Parts: sequence; C-alpha cells; structure tokens
Amino acid sequence: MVKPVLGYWNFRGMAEPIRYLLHYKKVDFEDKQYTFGGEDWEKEKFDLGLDFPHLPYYIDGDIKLTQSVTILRYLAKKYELDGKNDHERYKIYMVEQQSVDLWKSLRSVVMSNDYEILRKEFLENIPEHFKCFEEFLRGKNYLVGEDITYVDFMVFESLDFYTTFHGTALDDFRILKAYWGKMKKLPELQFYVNSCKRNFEPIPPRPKFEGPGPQLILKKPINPSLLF
Ligand SMILES: N[C@@H](CCC(=O)N[C@@H](CS)C(=O)NCC(=O)O)C(=O)O
Repeated sequence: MVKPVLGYWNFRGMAEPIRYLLHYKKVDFEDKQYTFGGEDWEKEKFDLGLDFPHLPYYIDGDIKLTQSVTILRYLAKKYELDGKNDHERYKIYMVEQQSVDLWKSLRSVVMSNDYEILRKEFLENIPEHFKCFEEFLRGKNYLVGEDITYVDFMVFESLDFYTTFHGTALDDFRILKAYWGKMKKLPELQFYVNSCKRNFEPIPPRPKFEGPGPQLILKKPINPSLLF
C-alpha cells in the first residue's frame, strides 16, 4: 500500500499540528519537506493533481487535500479525534478558528519588516490572547472535554510558538502552562518531539526568538509570495 504523503516546507509552520496528529495516531506517512526558498516545490507544484496547489498538502490515495485546517478535519474524522457529538464539534470549530487567529497574530508580527516596532506592543498584549484560553481550559483535561481532539494539537503548537518567541510568555497562566507541559509530554508524541527530524523553527528561520534552541539566519531574503 502506498503511504500517505504530507508535503510542506522544511519548518514547522502550518503543517506541525498535522504532523503531531499523524504521529499521535502512529500513521505511517511520508513527511515530505521542501527546501524553503528552493526550487523543488515549484517544480512539482502543478503535477500533483491538487485542486488548489499549496503547502501543506496531504495525499492519501484518491484523497488530495490542501488547506491545513481541512487536512486536520479530514484526519480527525478518520482517526476519531473530532469530538463525540455535535455539541462538542461546535466547540471544536470555535477553538479551531481561535487557534488559527492566535497563531497568525504572532506570525504576522515576527514576519513583519516592522518587527522591532511591533514586538514590544505585541508582548504587552499577550495576556489578552491567553486570558480566554486559560478560562476555557479551566477544569478540563483537554480543550474540549475529557478526550484529546485535533484542536489540542493546534493550540499546543501555537503555545509552543509563543514560548519560542518569548520564553516566559506563559508564566502568568498556570492552567495554560500546565496544559502546554502536558501536551509536550504526551507519550505518543515523545518519539517525534525528541527526534532530530523535528524542525526547531515554527516559521522560516529568523534570528529573532528569545526562547531556547538554535537560531538560524536565512542566507537569502524571504520571498513573501512563497508564504501566504
Ligand atoms: N490557508 C492556507 C494557507 C496556505 C499557505 O499560505 N501556504 C503557503 C506556505 S505557508 C504556500 O503554499 N506557499 C507556496 C505556494 O503557494 O506555492 C492553509 O492553512 O493551508
């Protein structure tokens, strides 16, 4: 049987929650990583049979999908990580979009050419981003109840992105911090998160993060059309 293929750049970005889910469910898949800024993606882009050729994509037999959240929804349904009933699902969709907003708001700052100006204000506003998540999580095991769902992988990646950006970002949020730690220690993810194959960079390498880890510096400027 042909393995499903997840295609994305060689950093975490929008593909990372998908990678978490696939590793969590022990899916045997190919993690195809294109060199960011290289030509390998451009060469293949229009030959994969994708309706909307973008990264990430997921090819699972006849199923050929792009749009990161669509891929997550597909996998969550297939591997039963999408809630137990409609009531849970509405909550899941709400958290899903909230998580996209959370991730994108930091990404837009760190990718901005005005980063040095925006950074300070963004740091001051982090509590605004986290307050509702902290309350939403209160008294729960995972974001939507007792069981893990795909939105846990999305929010976990966002929290990891924020703590990479600013090491103490979560310090005033006891519940969120404990949740982030718990997700990081999920037994099903240990092999992946500790593997040398996992990329450190949540976005294309930028010499900007305060958190731990290697700091890579791009050798050539980012071509914005490759990104969003
Ligand atoms: N809303 C889309 C955004 C996808 C997107 O912007 N992908 C960028 C990389 S992060 C891309 O495909 N760039 C290369 C291209 O369009 O050829 C998603 O969530 O998947």
